Amino acid sequence: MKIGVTCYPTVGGSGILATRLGVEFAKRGHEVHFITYERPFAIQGGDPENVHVHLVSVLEYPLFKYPPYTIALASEMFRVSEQQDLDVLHVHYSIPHSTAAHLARQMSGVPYVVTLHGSDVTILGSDPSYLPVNTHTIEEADAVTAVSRFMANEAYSRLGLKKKISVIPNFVDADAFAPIPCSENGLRNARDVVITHISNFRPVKRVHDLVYAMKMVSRKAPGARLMLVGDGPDRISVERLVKRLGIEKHVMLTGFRSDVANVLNCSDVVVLCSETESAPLTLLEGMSSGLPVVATNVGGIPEIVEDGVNGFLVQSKNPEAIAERILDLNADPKLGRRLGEAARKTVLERYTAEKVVGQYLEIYERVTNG
Ligand code: GMT
Repeated sequence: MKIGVTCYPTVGGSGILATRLGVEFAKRGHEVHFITYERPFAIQGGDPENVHVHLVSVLEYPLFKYPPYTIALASEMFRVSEQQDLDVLHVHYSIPHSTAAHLARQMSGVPYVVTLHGSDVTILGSDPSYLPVNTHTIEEADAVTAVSRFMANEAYSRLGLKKKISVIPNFVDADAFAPIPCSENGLRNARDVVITHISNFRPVKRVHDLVYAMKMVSRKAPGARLMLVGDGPDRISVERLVKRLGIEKHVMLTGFRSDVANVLNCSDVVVLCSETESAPLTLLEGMSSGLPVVATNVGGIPEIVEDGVNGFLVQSKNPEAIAERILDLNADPKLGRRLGEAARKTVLERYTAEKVVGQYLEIYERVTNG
């Protein structure tokens, strides 16, 4: 099959997921054409076999306060559809991709599939500035998928969608993220628990809550370490809070790391304290690495984490609750190992490429034959 894929190439989990998915299709012999404004981050090193990248160019003009990216994208989708004889276009994150795909289908006849990921529904998609067109072009798609049941329900209630939405979960490379002994001496020798948080430091991630929790943890577990991996709008204020609370020696802000699997192998627990989240990849990566997770009971998280079985769910905006669970794990390493083993099992049963990729291919088969 010849598949066109559009996503945000360099920011956010939706782009990472879309790129991983494209690479998995290519491994299975399909031809994949990414249509994006930059080379997707996960294939910076070059095109794997069967993968091609088509960059969208947007002509600037003094008259334009807002360059019309959607037209440029639709034009490139149309061009690639015709030149490569695509069977299907798959767009990740509906704004503005479903609108561009709708235009491209009108011109080329190529069906399109939309995957809903997060704020394209919960924040932006329901804003009046986007709602009518975004909802219309999702409703008109040949198939719609969402990365969690939560996301599908949000689309029905916030966008008023009527169309059937297939829930297909996100996935992780369970070989790349596997339980392997730590190779970083500094961390391996930590006397207490090593906690890792990975995010884009957007306000929705509420990283400050974790810093407050860490202050409480450090009082009872003076050898505990928190690794804050990633970067984004809240990074500077998080760094200031760490200093204000006087916990610099407990918290390391690492910035972006290309060796996330290695960081996880040197950790004891992954923490995510977002106020909403549809299907976070960082939890899947931690769980796949055999780690217990402490995560807020919001959005699609309870579809992945079962409290007390493969991790802990805590109330959002509650640093005390986060600290309490981290301290439980610190006090009882056996508990951490039991939850971590169950977490790995959850991933192997439900969130690997083998379990997920075929579900998308079935949808492509359906829309191309129908
Ligand atoms: O919707 C967003 O805020 C951004 C989006 C992205 O592109 O990273 O994140 C969403 O999609 C990811 C991939 O499916 C999910 O892992 C994230 O949970 C989801 N973010 C939110 O729901 C806040």
